[in-house]
Amino acid sequence: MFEADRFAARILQEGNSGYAGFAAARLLQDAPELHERYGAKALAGWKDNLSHRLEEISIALDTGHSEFLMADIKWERLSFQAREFPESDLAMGLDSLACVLGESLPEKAQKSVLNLLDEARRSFDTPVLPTNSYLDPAQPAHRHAMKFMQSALDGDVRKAVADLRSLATGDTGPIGVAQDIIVPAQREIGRMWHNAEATICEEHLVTEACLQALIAISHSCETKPANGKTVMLASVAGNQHDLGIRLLALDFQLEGWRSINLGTDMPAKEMKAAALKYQPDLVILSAALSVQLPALEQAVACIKDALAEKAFILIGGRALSGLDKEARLFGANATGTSLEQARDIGQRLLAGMNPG
Ligand code: B12
Repeated sequence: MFEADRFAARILQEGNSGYAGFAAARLLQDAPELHERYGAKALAGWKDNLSHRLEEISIALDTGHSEFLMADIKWERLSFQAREFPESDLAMGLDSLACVLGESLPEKAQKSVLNLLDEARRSFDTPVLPTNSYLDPAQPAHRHAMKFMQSALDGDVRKAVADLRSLATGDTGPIGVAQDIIVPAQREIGRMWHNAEATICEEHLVTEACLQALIAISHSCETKPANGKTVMLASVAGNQHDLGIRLLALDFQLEGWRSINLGTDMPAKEMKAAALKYQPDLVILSAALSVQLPALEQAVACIKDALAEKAFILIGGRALSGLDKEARLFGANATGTSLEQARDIGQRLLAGMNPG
């Protein structure tokens, strides 16, 4: 963690498009071979890439955390490796940003921005290696995950789902199937796509099968009697990841909660209307990437606007790892990153305790 610089964060946010455009143009001027490597869309593609990077830098400066920025750079380096593009192109992109920002930012904002870019640039000195498979054939649950993926890739999604449904109604149980088989299968196909070991079509097929399996399980397993409580869940605006909230929604449903899952990419204003309609006791908001943190903050504000202190607001997801000690972040009541944390809060609410 470092000292946040909200002034610099704001300037980068406001000037994002211009700075990214200038930096992309400079990059292509300094390295004309990139035109050939990335084709007709080289300028637009690099402008997008650098604009995304600036957004992350701005969030890092706003929160005082650079872990997400560094993790994302690592992720891109691995993607470039897998697709046989030189990682040095990414490093040159950062150099162009540093030049443009060094020339155009007001002096007061320069130091923290350039320090962060320097840290990012130095991260290229450490080599990155592709992640190995998440699935270990020695583990029975992982063998089920492999079979499930294979059936989906063979085009037999009904078999893939039926196999898991029978495990869910048997000893493994619905949450066991979801956590120990579906989640690893989803992570594995994501990893394979990232490492160019699976095509986009293959990734989509397995992702779809994972979602179908979760839905099938939620309809075929018995739930506890209704406990009179409502939980409302959503992935905030910009967040397309929804397996996490589906899993949490299922867990609460099985415990007898009325579970309202608003799904992905949910605008804060729409959430406010839903909060007024469903009057939840607990609201769970999920963000996967650091660039979604402003949307998360906005969502908390809208829910509080609708319900004041009536609902307990729990925020979490991957974007919050590292920030989960900051309990009242963005005005929420608690922060968490695991199913167990959410479950624990739900149980305390049911018992009439204040889980905050
Ligand atoms: C599948 C997947 C996708 C799918 C999502 C499909 C879907 N319907 O969900 C698609 C293809 C759409 C996708 C897109 C992208 N993805 Co993606 N994706 C993944 C992958 C492989 C699995 C995610 C998943 O489902 N995990 C399983 C669920 C259950 O875990 P979870 O979401 O973390 O949720 C758990 C906890 O966090 C918790 N939780 C979640 N929310 C909340 C909330 C509260 C309150 C609490 C208490 C707990 C909680 O509950 C769950 C319990 O286990 C991960 C890699 C991985 N290993 O996880 C990358 C990953 C999340 N994606 C990543 C990236 C970079 C992207 C893209 C930017 C890629 C791109 N260049 O297009 C886009 C961004 C999309 C967007 N705007 O949101 C990165 C994020 C890196 C980072 N910076 O942090 C990851 C980590 C990949 C990686 N190894 O780097 N992705």
